[in-house]
Amino acid sequence: MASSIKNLSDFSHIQVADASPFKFAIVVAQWNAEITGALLNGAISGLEKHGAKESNIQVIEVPGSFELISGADLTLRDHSFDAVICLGCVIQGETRHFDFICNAVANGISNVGLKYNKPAIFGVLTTDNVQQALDRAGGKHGNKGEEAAITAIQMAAIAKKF
Ligand code: DLZ
Repeated sequence: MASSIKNLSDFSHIQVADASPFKFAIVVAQWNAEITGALLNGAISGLEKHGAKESNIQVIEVPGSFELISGADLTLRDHSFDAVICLGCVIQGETRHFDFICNAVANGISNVGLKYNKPAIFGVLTTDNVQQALDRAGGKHGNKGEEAAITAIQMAAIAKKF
């Protein structure tokens, strides 16, 4: 029996808001650049597919996922942005570094969004290995950068109502 639950990577069933009135910042980590570059491409094409103007998308590169927090803070401090999309890829290693980074980044991005009362979107892959990351950066599980972009548009539209 076919499942009635849609694949979340398939946005064809979602009514996505018009992105043309909004200005977006994308903060992207340079660590695991092959993956984060693919997430960035997915995010930009997701924004543009829904009407965002190229001139309203600003990309800021930071060294690693940990720096996404301060990158997001710096962008939202400039009150012209309607949302920030944070893109990174943390791959499990042999130490507890992974856990510290993932927890800090998730909490940090969440706190920045609350601090500025603006959507701060968590587009960070946290995977066991490179293949799992590739699968989610334009591979068989879609592109989580594009999903993050759709979330940013939806949240910018919701925020505008308040
Ligand atoms: C140091 C480090 C390690 C080991 N692994 C990753 C990773 O998988 N993904 C990532 O985005 N960044 C990693 N980093 C770098 C940290 O995010 C950060 O840049 C440094 O700890 C300096 O603050």
